[in-house]
Amino acid sequence: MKEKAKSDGVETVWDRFEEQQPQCGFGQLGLCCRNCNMGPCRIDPFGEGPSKGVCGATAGTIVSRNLIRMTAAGAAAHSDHGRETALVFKEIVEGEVPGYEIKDEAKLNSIASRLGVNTDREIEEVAKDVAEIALEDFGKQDDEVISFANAYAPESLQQVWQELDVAPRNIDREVVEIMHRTHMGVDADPLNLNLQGIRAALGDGWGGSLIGTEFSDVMFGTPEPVESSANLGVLEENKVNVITHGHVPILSEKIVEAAEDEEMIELAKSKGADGIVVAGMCCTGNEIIMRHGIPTAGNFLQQELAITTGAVDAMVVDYQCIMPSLTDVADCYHTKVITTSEKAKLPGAEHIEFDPAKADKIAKQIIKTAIENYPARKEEKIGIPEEKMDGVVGFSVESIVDALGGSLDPLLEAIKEGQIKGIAGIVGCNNPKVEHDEGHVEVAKKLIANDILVVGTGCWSIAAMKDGLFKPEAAELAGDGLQAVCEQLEIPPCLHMGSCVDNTRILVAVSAIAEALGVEPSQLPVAGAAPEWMSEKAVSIGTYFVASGIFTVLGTTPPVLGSNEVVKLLTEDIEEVTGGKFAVESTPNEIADLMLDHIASKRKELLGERG
Ligand code: BF8
Ligand code: SF4
Repeated sequence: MKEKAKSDGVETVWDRFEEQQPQCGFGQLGLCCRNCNMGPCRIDPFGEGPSKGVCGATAGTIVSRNLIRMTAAGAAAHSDHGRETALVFKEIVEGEVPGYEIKDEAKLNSIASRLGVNTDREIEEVAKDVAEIALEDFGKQDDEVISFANAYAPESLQQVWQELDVAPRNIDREVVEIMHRTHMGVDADPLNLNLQGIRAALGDGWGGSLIGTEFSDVMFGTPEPVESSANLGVLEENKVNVITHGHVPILSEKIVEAAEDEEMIELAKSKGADGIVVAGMCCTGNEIIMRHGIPTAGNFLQQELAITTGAVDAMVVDYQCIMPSLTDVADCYHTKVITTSEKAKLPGAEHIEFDPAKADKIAKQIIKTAIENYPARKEEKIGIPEEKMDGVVGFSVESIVDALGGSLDPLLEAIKEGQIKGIAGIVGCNNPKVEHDEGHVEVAKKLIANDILVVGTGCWSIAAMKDGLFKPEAAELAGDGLQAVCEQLEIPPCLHMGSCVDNTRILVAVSAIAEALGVEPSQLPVAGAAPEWMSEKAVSIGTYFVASGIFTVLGTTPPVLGSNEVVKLLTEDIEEVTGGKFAVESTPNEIADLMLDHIASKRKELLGERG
């Protein structure tokens, strides 16, 4: 597809990455500051030029401020998505969004029970209270930990947060406080700054993202195993192809429904098409593949390539991870890029604003726009690659427990007996700094070969699926122990747990395992990796995992090397307090090795000789 792009005269992310070389060294090290207009300032990493900004800020201050601003942006993105979900949920109860409903009452009741809400009532009453508690977590003004974190995080973890004074008090407030503290002349202490970064990240993982996942399950169903397929080959030449790209299922769910509407299918046929294909991309794709088996066209680095097939009649986007280049690529073909959120408009795109109150009508309007664009295809430019891969997805915590026969015990037993040596979470993006999908796939393969059960989310999931790792037969690539477990349970060795907000499913699973064993999450043979991360959301995710006791390996270097103090804090000192820490390795092999070593040492500590 990259070659097709070249011959069609399309510029891609890889071309622009080349053009950016060499990238700014100060930026890479995190050493430039433009937080006020006495600057911009930069610190000389070689100690020959300036060692302080105009205001006197040191490398440690500048690196920390820059890093936690990334965390703030990531936490804000996730949590704003969570808020939107909670607001639609509240409107269901108020009868304002006829297109949405409470689909999974059992899930709502389980959330309510955790929150201490009386479930012995009409479901609407329960829903009202749960919605209220969630929205309060975004706006309350006291200093108590947010209700969702309090209800979901293990007691021992919460104690650590209290001791460090990093328990999130309000999801939005922690983000705002980062912006305040990093304003010129406020917080200059690297440790203090990074603690606030942790607090905001915890507000994301145990707050905003968690609310996003839980309420999406209630409204659209908790995922269960379902077969589907992934890669650009899911597009079909003779059908209207609609790609839904971005993050919120509130939109993509409705697009899926509208495309199944008889009236729309007839309209498509009247234009000469055989039907309508909806395919996902990035995390909103993960949402609909997890719940309905809707195929996924690709992950982050494939968004431009999808349009390059010449067969995408509309690319419908909401927000996050949408490259502004899409409209330039679309100009070379007939594709309509349709923006739907007032928060995310692209110059050159058609804007059809989505409103949950009129969801069905607007979704149909979007599908209709795609259908009407079908006859505009340029035949000579169509080229859909054949590649697509099948697999089983849909592993929520609930469905994993079901697959295990109703409790975690068989998994715990397999871990104790050593059939499964440990669990790894692989998450995150693509990044043109590394070969597309290579880190994701190779790390996963090495881990399963060593009897590590792999779970993951986001663009990792799509990479793993394209490589066949979600097929039950992929168990053949696993070590003998893991292979036997997979065959017995009829599951693949790598489990798709959802979109990036659904990393909270991993937090919940790890907490449940720790509680069942009566230990802290940090004592478990568990490790995480983000081999190809690029987004600020990934910074927040990595931070909340580390602050929840999980050893996390990054495959691309965050902009912190300008300060030894910050590097030491994140890769060494933090372990003493939270039990988790960061590491950075560039090759998949080394990333997997670090994870394997960590898991082996935790097994030994936990199980003694049996480890
Ligand atoms: O939230 S993994 S490139 S799509 S940021 Fe984006 Fe990264 Fe993909 Fe989803 Ni997550
Ligand atoms: Fe320079 Fe300090 Fe202003 Fe940053 S805050 S731009 S280091 S003077």
